[in-house]
This record gives sequence, C-alpha cells and structure tokens, in this order.
Amino acid sequence: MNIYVNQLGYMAKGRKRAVLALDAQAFSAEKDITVFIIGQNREHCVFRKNAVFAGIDKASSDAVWQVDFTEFTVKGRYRLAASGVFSASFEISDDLYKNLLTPLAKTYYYQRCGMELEEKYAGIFKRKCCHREKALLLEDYQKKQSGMNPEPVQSYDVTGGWHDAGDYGRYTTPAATATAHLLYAWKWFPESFQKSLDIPESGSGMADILCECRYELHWLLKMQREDGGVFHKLTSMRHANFVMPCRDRRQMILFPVSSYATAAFAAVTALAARVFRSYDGAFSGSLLAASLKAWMWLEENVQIVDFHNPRGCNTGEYGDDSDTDERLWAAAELYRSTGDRSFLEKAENLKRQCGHEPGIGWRNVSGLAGFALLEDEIRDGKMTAEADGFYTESRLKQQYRIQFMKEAQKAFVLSKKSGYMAAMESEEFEWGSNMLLLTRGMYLAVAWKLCRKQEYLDTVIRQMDYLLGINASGYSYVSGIGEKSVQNIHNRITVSSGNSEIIPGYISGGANSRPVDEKAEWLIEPGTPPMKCFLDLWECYSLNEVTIYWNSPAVFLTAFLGSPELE
Ligand code: G3I
Ligand code: 9MR
Ligand code: ZN
Repeated sequence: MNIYVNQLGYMAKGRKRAVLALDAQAFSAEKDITVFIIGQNREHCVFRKNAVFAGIDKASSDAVWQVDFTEFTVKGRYRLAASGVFSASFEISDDLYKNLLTPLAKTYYYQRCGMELEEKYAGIFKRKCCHREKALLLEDYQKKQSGMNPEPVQSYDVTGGWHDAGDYGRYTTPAATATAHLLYAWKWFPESFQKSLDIPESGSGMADILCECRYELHWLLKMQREDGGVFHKLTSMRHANFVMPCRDRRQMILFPVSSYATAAFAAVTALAARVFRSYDGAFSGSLLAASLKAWMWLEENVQIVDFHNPRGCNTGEYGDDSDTDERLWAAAELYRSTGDRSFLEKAENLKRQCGHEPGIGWRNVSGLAGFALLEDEIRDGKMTAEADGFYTESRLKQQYRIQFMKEAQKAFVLSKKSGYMAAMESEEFEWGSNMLLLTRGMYLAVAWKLCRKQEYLDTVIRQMDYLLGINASGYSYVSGIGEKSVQNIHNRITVSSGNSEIIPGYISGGANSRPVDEKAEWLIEPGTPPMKCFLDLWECYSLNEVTIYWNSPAVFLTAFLGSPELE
C-alpha cells in the first residue's frame, strides 16, 4: 500500500484529496479504508476519514482508493496513515501557492546564459559567466570545419537569454512559448508577481518576472537577421559534455532561419511590446518594429521554411510539420498590438487552416492566438459574446471561447476518469508529459476565468496535486519541493556543480512510456504501466530533464491559484 499526497500541501479552505494505491494483483476487497491524519512526527491522530475504493486506474494498473479530507482545515504539518503505512508529510496553510511561485520563477534566473550568477542572488548556486563568444553561421562553420579557407567570416553577438533546458542550447520557438506563458500569467494574475525573486533587477519598479522575460527578449532580438527572418536555434553542433556552462567552449552556431521561428518571434515580440509599453517605450518600440519586420519576412516567404538538424548535429531540433499555427499566433498578437484589422483577416484565414486543438505547447501554438484575442475577457473574468461591430473579431473570439471550454471540459472528464485525477489519457505519457498535464490545467484556469465553473477550479488543483505527489511514481515532480521530490534532474549545471543541494523549483518532464535514453530503456521493464515509467536519474533525459517551457505552465497555474480572487 502507498499513500500519495500533495507533498507541498493543501490550502486551508481548499479541496484536500489523497490516493491510496495497491498493485492491482495485490488487492483483495473493495472495502473502504480508514485513513488517519496524524502530526508530521507520527504523533497523535487529529482526524480520520474513510477512503473510498475508486477502481483500477488504467494508466498505473493500481487499485486505488480516494480520500477527501477537505473538511479538516487546521493549519499545520501532517502525514496520512492507513494500514500501518504513512504518507509523505504535507502542510495545510493559506500561502502554499504564493510561496511555491518563487522557486518556480527563480529557475529562469538559474537558466540565464551570458552572465555571472553572483552569490548575492544565487547563493550556493552561484556560477561564472558563460557563452560570451561570438557565433558563426552554420555554413561558415561547416566551411571552416572542412578546411576550406573562407574569407574572414562574419561572427555574431547572440549572447544572453536562457539555456533551454538541461542542455546549453537556446532555441527560438520554445523560448517564445515559455515567454508568452509568463507574460500572460503576469497580465492575468499580476498580484501574484509582487514578491521579489531576489535577482539583480529586483526593486526596479517592474515585476521581477517581467525583468526575467526582458532578459530573454533581449536575446531573441539578437536572433533576427537583417532581412527579418529569425534563426531557428543557437547551439553547438553537438551537446556539451556534463560540465559547468563556463567550461563549455564549443563553438556556438546560428542554425538557419525557419518560418516557425520567425512567426513565433513575431508573435511573442508583439505581445511583449504591449506588456512593456508603459515601462519602457523604447524597448516596446523595438519589439514591435522587430515583430513587424518578421511579419514582412513571413509575407515574402508564404511557404514553410522548414528546419531539420544537419548531419552530425545532435542538439535539439524542435521540428514541426506546420507553421500555420505560429503564423496565426503572430497575426493575432499583431492585431492586438497595432489595432490593424488586416491582421484580423489574416488570422481568420490562418485559423481556417489550423486544426481544432488550440495548442499552447512548444509545437502547436494556435491556442496562444486565442489568448491574444480573449486577453481582456480572460483578465476581467467575463464571457462577453458582444457583437463588437466587427464580425470577424467576434467570430474568432467565439471560436476560441468554444475551443477553450471544450478543452477544459475534456480535461475535467479525463481527471474524473483517472484514479489519480490526472487529466491524461494512458497513451499520453510521452516525453515531457507533465507539460501536457499542466497546459490542460491552463485551459481549465482560462475556462474558470470565463465561466466560474467550480469543477474547473477543483480540477486545476487536482493537476497540481498530481505534479506535487499524487501520482503513481510517488515523486513530487518539482525539484526540492516535498519529502520525496526529484533530486537528479537531467541538467548539466545541477549534475556538474558539485552542490549537495538541488536547485529547487524545476519541473521534471515526468513519466514517459516511450523513453529514448539508454538508461531508461535499460531500467524500465517492458510492460511497465505508463504513469510508472519514471526514474529520478540524471541520465534519463527523456524522463527527467527540465525545460523553460515546462516551468512556464507551472508558473502560470501557481500564479492563478495564488491570485487574490481565489482567496
Ligand atoms: O505527441 C506525439 C504522439 O501523438 C505520438 O503518438 C508519439 C509517437 O512517439 O510522439 C509524440 O510526440 C513526442 C513529442 O515529444 C511530444 O511532445 C515525440 O515522440 C517526441 O520525440 C518529442 O520529444 C521532444 C524531444 O525534444 C525530442 O525531440 C520533446 O517534446 C521536447 O521537449 C524535447 O526537447 C529537448 C530539446 O530537443 C533539447 N533541449 C532539451 C529539451 C527537453 O528534453
Ligand atoms: O543532454 C541532452 C538533452 O538536453 C537533450 O534533450 C537530448 C535530446 O537532444 O540529448 C541529450 O544529450 C544526450 C545525447 O542526445 C546522446 N548522448 C548523451 C547525451 C547526454 O545525455
Ligand atoms: Zn550559457
């Protein structure tokens, strides 16, 4: 028997659930099980409740019992106990998600490239500056490698930004998605971002999360070519070894322009232009100019300009099969930032070509166009099917309202069906599965803002419960948060730093039933149920890596749950 709890804890007045699990073969009766809430040091029992049998969970093959102890509201630190087994400890308090936001958001500072992280801000995670060398265009690098003596080649200053993940690459499309998640989180839940992240820019008068996004945006602006096209990525030809970034001396290479990167760049810079308008007019202006220049390039390159890794390159590819969603997102953001209706017509045409799932991940971003069009409604928390005099806008907004509601309802139904209340099909435990779960949480949060359906809010909390410990691996997938949290994430800095402590707040990719790294293939038995396909080992990059766009949906949801309107 295992007892799984949200290892961060439960809001004092919020829903409190836990799951008891037995291997399906081992369970005998569907009888209720009495669960005791005891003090964290296993002292006296303070409350008891029956756990109710909830069937065999498909994604884990566990026999599961669910216990709801919402009525227990006494603040403190506790464990659950049943049948002689204890859970991890957890907190009951009011500020859980407010306190969780800081480590989640501070990871972006720890991902910074091109600057020293001083002890004053990074403590024991301080490190030297990295990747200050200039980059070469791929073709010049290849000529150099082949011994051809090209004339002195142009090199480029593309320093700054965030390392993408556990590697030292910087990639335009995931950078745009992660930055957009953070900017919309700030737009819709600004009160959650008033606390200092203790970064060099703290106290500047602008929320630290915006300062962090500005650091990434300054780098993104360097990724745009003279003609407006945007380079797909900036990485070495092969991944760095597991060394601290200051010791990675591999040549940085600017890989070719792609239409995915150019469109995602156009979108996020148009969005950011709106955000920074009242803080830094010049920066906002440069963002909008860059976005319009990227859009002009897109108009001159109406066919997909695809990207594939060249032979010999093993860094991330972030391949895609359509740029229609990125172009749609860009058109919608440019409409919002310029008021130019011609972008709306373009968005409508592009939306017709897009699939019906309004994606908000790194690959399918069509849903982010809906964020742009419904930005004010979601902020104000009301559904206004107003005829605003311009039928195209109303029609597009209505399409997105319907799509977001549908996605939220789908997530609600999936969560109800799951013994662990995870909004996931068994087949969906793939590389970065926690991102899919968290983006479904984002749909639920957006839908709740629009319709205030209590079940949607409850289901957001259930996804955070999963992330923080109510799952078949038993781990809190947030590094350093919880008694049994991931400690060996696939991250070159945390692996090679020699620090005894893990940097807290990183979201692990999570269970993946089709792992591709050698260790996972070797250690995970064939036939292991999908939700149990996880190992907390640093070598397992297809299970336990961390990325800027897996943390960004977690920041979004934590900011939502910590926002005043939920108090
Ligand atoms: O969603 C499809 C599913 O429908 C299909 O049945 C299944 C078949 O295998 O594939 C699923 O897509 C998977 C996709 O992740 C889901 O997001 C792909 O198989 C899988 O290859 C893909 O993995 C990506 C991985 O790079 C390899 O390309 C991850 O999403 C992506 O997060 C990861 O990104 C890496 C960067 O390349 C380098 N930096 C680290 C970063 C995180 O590991
Ligand atoms: O460490 C790399 C990780 O960041 C990437 O997500 C992954 C896919 O690009 O590749 C990892 O690097 C491995 C490489 O692909 C194969 N040799 C071992 C490398 C370190 O795990
Ligand atoms: Zn770096």
